[in-house]
Amino acid sequence: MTTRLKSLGDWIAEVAELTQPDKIHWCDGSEQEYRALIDLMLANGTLIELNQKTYPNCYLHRSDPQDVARVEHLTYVCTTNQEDAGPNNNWMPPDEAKALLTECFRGSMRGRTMYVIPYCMGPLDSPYARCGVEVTDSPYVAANMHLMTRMGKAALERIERDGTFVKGLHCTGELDPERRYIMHFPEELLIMSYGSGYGGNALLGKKCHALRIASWQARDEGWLAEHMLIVGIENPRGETHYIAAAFPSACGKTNLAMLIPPESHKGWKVWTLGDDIAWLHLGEDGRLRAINPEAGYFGVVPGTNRQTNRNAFEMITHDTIFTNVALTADNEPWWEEKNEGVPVIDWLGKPYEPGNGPAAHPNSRFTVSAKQNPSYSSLAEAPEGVPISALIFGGRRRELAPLVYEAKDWAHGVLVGASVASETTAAATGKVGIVRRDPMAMKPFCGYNFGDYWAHWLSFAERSSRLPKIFHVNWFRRSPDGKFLWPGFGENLRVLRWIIERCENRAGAVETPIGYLPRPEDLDVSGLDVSPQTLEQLLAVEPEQWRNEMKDLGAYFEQFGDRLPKRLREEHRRVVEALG
Ligand code: O2Y
Ligand code: MN
Repeated sequence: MTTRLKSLGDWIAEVAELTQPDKIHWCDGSEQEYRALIDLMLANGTLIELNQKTYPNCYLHRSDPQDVARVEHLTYVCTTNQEDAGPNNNWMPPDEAKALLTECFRGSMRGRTMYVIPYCMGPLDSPYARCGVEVTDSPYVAANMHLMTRMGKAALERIERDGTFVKGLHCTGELDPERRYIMHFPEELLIMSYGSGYGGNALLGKKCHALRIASWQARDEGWLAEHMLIVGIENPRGETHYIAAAFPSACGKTNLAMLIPPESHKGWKVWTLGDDIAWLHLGEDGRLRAINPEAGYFGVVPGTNRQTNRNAFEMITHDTIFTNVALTADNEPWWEEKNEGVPVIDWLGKPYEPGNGPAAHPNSRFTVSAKQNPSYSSLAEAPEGVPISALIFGGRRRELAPLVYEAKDWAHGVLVGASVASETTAAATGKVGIVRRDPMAMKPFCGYNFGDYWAHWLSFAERSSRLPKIFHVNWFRRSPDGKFLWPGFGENLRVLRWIIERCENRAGAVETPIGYLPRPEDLDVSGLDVSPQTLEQLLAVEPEQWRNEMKDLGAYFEQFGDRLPKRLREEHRRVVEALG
């Protein structure tokens, strides 16, 4: 397989000339090809076969112990003008970045096979989908891209029709953490990633393309590329509302996307469209429509069990690639809070010693096709996407943010999104438990200046009068003695119900300086172990804490200087004044 698209053929020739692979393999996306990749990796030790009786077609990959997560400090947006990347991104002049990386890539695929992976982000026949080509020397990346994207022959045909594609060049390199770079050149729709074979650093269709490059394209073309799950909530009358929700990494997006209604909610169904990324376009009717650009999940494994996420737990019992989990004596994958089995080998491949830390790496992952999800929505492949009733922002906050509140209008909703902050977890490298500002959950992923990004968000109000309502949720509020106040998981449906009923103008609320909150009687907590006092704590708005929060937010905004939209400044001032 080669291509009739000259720009693609020329680029592949140029990359081959630079990297000097022994062989070039154009991925066709077939099942035989996937099988051959797996067999190759089993033969060379990149993959370990798991128990094929209990976990058919499941494999374990152990990444380099120094290469287990995204590396934000080594991730750059290289625009001609530094201001365009903004203070929210690491920046390097494009020429300098390319010179640095060209030397890394020179001869880097000698003795290896170069895989050319044409892929499509979004349903192949969707006008909202966009394509890319990833070139990599990693069969692990090729196999993961097979599960995560629509890749191969059909994607190549679309690329040849479109005549345009995002270029993604990846090489595993020496896996030296000091020589690892994830570079984006949005002006040229180019990604260069060197020195990591893991997840978001290497599967270039995901964070690099579908968020960083796509957010730039989206601004130019008038749409939004967001770090959001997409779900359909069907009520017992068979009516479905679609919701897109943004949470910082590791706040349980995959669990919410696959929520199983609790016993108390007979007749309710939750349908998954996506667990991580949403592309949002204005439809002809002025409503926001969402597609999931991805075709699979790269989910965190620890914490997944029959209670927290039965759909995911079942989905990953077959045809799954696990990365950095532990093993039982029966050669089954094991992770913390699996609640069954006993680990004997840790994620490093060493005999498990409880004193040495967790058996599975906290950022260990499953890669699986979305079609395996029992709650996969029948509209997940719809080329026109689904109409969005509500947008939700959320964070992991032990105090301050109430369980749920509604923004007063679109501009206020943009402020609410811009104010998202969350306690850090193990998904990104760095310290755990620190509150970090993560506007729209896009801090690691927005491919341009946040000031311009908020202006782009605000501009939607001028283009449509049928935009979704915007909400904020916090499942993680705690009591003064450190206990979670809200049961979370399936019970979050009760909060989603209030949100949907607000969209239908059927639910009550009280107006506060930060937005509309449910009164205790507006939320259905029947049958839950949530006392009236607890509910009061969950819905409390502490003016003093909020005044401090707004002060901190104002200081955060200052770094964006005159790129901060005037409208956002005004919205901020309005809330400050309302707080008194
Ligand atoms: O650490 C990585 O490379 C994966 S991070 C990730 C994976 C799937 C979905 N979201 C994320 C994230 O960090 O937001
Ligand atoms: Mn994510």
